[in-house]
Amino acid sequence: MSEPALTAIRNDWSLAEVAGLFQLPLHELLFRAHSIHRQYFDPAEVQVSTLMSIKTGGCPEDCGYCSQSVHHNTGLAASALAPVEEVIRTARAARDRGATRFCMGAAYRNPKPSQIGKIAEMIRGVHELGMETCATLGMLNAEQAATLREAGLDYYNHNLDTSANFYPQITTTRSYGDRLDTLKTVRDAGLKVCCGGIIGLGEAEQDRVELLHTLATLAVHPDSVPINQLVEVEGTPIATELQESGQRVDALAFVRVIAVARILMPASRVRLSAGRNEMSDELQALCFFAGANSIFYGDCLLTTPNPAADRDRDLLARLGMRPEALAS
Ligand code: SAM
Ligand code: DTB
Ligand code: SF4
Repeated sequence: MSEPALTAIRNDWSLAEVAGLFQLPLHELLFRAHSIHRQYFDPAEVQVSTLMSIKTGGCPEDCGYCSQSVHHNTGLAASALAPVEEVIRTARAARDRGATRFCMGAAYRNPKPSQIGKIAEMIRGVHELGMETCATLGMLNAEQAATLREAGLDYYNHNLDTSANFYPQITTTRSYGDRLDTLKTVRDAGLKVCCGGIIGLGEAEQDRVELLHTLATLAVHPDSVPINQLVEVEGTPIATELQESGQRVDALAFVRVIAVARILMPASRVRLSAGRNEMSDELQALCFFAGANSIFYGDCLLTTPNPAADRDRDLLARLGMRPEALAS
């Protein structure tokens, strides 16, 4: 008997098709998403990435959700770019706990030439540990992307966060077009792309439709698609607005986003990213069923808490899931 054909990878999704997926009865949506998930991935396997904030706070951008913007009073202490040795030591510890990818995040609008040299050294060191490397440093030009690639960078994270229409209500110091330009620059430099968004910014369902539509109609799908649930940070304008309006993301609406992302981008890693600390084990299990197959692992995201590593190990064991092994 011949194997059933793989669901095709498409980059020509229409907005109406994406909206139609969101409208499906939940079980129909989950069934379709899980069926596609099994064609491309082992459903028991989850990829684990560890994050490190290599430069915290003091960011000139005004993203309304972010603890690290100079425009908001969140009480976060800004720090300088971390020493190379400290980054490599942290990556080694993450590898020894089972992480296969190390993601270095900096609160930059864009890195300066002197910073790129030092970050390239960090990347080289982490690459030599045998881990996959990822960085998220804001906007990049072609030369910077090439330097990082040469140092051993595998992935570049640069999120679109929400729809193009809603974006100006979230960030005013850069445009959606700026984000798309950097995504093209890093892809052209031969880097793998990690790009997703945040759910719970006060967006409408149509904004979720448009965000996923934009991601799924890029010339090449992002290799990793992080779906973050907003972490409400005291002192940020968006957290204040949500506290006043009482508006919160419905857990089942969040699962729908994961499922639609899985259907639209069958071969991409969909990461259940920020917000897991506020999620029940049952909601996370449903997200894995819907097609999430990557998590951040370790007690801290960039500036906010993540579930403790032993709690995640226990959860994966109870679900009969296992972390993806490092390729040798
Ligand atoms: N400054 C760089 C940039 O914006 O691209 C890199 C670091 S930035 C903190 C990385 C991503 O983290 C943002 O694009 C956003 O999607 C996510 N993020 C930041 N704060 C968050 C929050 N409070 N809740 C959920 N996701 C958040
Ligand atoms: C992504 O999509 N989420 C991560 C990573 N990429 C860089 C960041 C989440 C940050 C959550 C808020 C914080 O800890 O500051
Ligand atoms: Fe700066 Fe990134 Fe935070 Fe925006 S999300 S304020 S660019 S660190």
